Amino acid sequence: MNVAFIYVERMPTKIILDCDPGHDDAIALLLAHGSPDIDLLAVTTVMGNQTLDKVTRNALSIARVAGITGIPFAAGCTRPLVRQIETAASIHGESGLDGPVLPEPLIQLDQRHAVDVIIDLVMSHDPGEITLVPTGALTNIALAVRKEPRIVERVKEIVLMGGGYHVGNWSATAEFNIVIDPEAAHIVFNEKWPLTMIGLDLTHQALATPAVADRVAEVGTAPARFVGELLDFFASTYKESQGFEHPPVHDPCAVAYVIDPSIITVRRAPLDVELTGTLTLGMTVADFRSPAPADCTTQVATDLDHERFWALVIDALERIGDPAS
Ligand code: PIR
Ligand code: CA
Repeated sequence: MNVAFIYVERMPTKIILDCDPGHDDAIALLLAHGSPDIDLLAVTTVMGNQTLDKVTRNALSIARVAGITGIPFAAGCTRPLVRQIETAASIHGESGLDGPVLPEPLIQLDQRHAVDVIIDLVMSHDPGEITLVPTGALTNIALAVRKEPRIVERVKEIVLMGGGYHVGNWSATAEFNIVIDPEAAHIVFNEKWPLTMIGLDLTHQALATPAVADRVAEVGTAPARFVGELLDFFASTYKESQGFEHPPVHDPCAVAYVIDPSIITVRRAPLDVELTGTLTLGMTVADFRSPAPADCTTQVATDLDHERFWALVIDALERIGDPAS
């Protein structure tokens, strides 16, 4: 009998990171860049933690720290679809990335709008190839799907950081990324693409404890020191303004789920975004009645393997090493 064993090497997942750096966005970007299981195609920015010009500059500075070159960085929306801009300076500081010294960017911004970069990439790849990873407000993604509805069938899935099914952080019921542009979130949550919500229920388990900070410091490289400084600042503002003993590092959880879904437990449930509630504007409502309908394409993250999550972050930092700057 002839048995052929075929070893298929796992292909890295192609992603577009749509972000508003942001301390945890910065760590998400380092994780995506340093992971062998991710092929980072582009970084797009959206206002949120700070104004668009600030978060975009931050993204370019992080690129220098991490040694990221050769992929487009494109700026997107300067304000939410309907509402006035609201930033999170109380958490991320005046620059949006306070703490470390931010080096002068070496790479140039792509001249296209982020929405067009997202559409161009998704439409020029095969269906099912690209995963969108939004870690800020969903403004760019909502505009992209309105401008080019065919992206819905072409993206592999959306894995986003935002929302929460039992807790908020910007109001009692709403999370920042969703509530600053609830109309955009409503558009994205109501399209029929596979969508995984990595919300506060999950990310509040991704705490940067002192033990985590020690492991980051042990890596001993410039990017690891940068992460250490980010965590120090994030820890202090999270303690002051939200009463957290250790800061939750939200955005890398979405990237980690793409790298290795087995470290996050998920549950299928219909999801929607509240647009009219007075106490619940921007709340992400999960319908946990079972069984979930057969046509349900959404799921929520419930439990994190803390140890394996931080191991991925440390591994990425080790692989990044000390890029020449
Ligand atoms: C974090 C954020 C906004 C407000 C607070 N309090 C904390 C940013 C993070 O970058 C993350 O993407 C999301 N928004 C968490 O709400
Ligand atoms: Ca963010």
